[in-house]
Amino acid sequence: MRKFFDPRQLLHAPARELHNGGFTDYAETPARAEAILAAIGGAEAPEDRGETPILAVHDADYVAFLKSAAARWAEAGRPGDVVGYVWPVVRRRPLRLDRIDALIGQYSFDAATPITPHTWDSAYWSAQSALAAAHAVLDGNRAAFALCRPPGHHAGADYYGGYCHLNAAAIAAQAARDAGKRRVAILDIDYHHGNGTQDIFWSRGDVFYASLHADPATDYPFYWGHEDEMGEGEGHGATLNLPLPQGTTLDAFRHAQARALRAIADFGAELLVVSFGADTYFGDPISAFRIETPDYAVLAKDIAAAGLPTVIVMEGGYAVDALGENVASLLSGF
Ligand code: SP5
Ligand code: ZN
Repeated sequence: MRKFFDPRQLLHAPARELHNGGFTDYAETPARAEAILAAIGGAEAPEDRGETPILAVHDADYVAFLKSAAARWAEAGRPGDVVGYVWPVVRRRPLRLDRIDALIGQYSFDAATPITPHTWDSAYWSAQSALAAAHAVLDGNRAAFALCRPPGHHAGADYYGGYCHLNAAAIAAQAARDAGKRRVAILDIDYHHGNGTQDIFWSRGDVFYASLHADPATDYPFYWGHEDEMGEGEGHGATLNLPLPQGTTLDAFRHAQARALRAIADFGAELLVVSFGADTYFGDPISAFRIETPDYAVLAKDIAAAGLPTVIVMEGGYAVDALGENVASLLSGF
């Protein structure tokens, strides 16, 4: 299987994140990508397809903000990483949007996703890796893997959060649409609900979004991922949320995934994007499912049996010592 990663994806390395009222070490580290690379035997560097496929998903003003945030922060005399502290309630707009703190609030949804001077570069190349995998599949490969780091599924068209800045899975899905695939499905099996992906395709009937995740009643991102969220307008019925309780093991996860795959088949998808998070692993430090290393191969075989050309995009997974083996297990199932 072809695999893609660019070394510039390692540059983004925030020092701290806000967690339970204090600052702790940032969980989404460059070491994650290094562990995966070591276990899968390396990866090809992606081509540079430019900003056009990114701007097919993300708003231009948001992209301009991401590129300039670290410089604006430094100009304001702030040390360290860019971190917000005030958010607009119910999308209230401030009179002036030139204050860095107001911009952060406008373009993000949490306080746990710092921006550094390298964030744009890393997110850009993470998106390019997803595009390279999408084009490998569009060119006839049965499946391809994008080692997307930083991850993407929490990022919306005009917001970042949840360690995510550019939505690699959405960018890959949109690229497939633009290359002529009429119906595309995204299967999100990260521990967390992919609120950004859901929002991006919420009103669209051409991209199906199915997610298995920890119940937002107990887990981040709380405000999205409930069962009754099904999309709207032309997108009504093209969003499927399957929340699962903490403690979920392979059997229940596999059962829910089968339900998602049936819905994707009924939808008539011509290409599948898998948002893969290994934070469902029983040893994950920030999550509470109980999937074990060999289980990922079982889940992957079920996905492969759907028979769709498949782009696998990396999302979360924070048990760094087991992360490489978990990803290798998943890829072995294809
Ligand atoms: C892509 C993805 O898996 N994003 C997950 C974002 C979850 N952030 C909220 C959970 C906060 C946990 N903080 C852990 C701090 C460890 N030092
Ligand atoms: Zn996650």
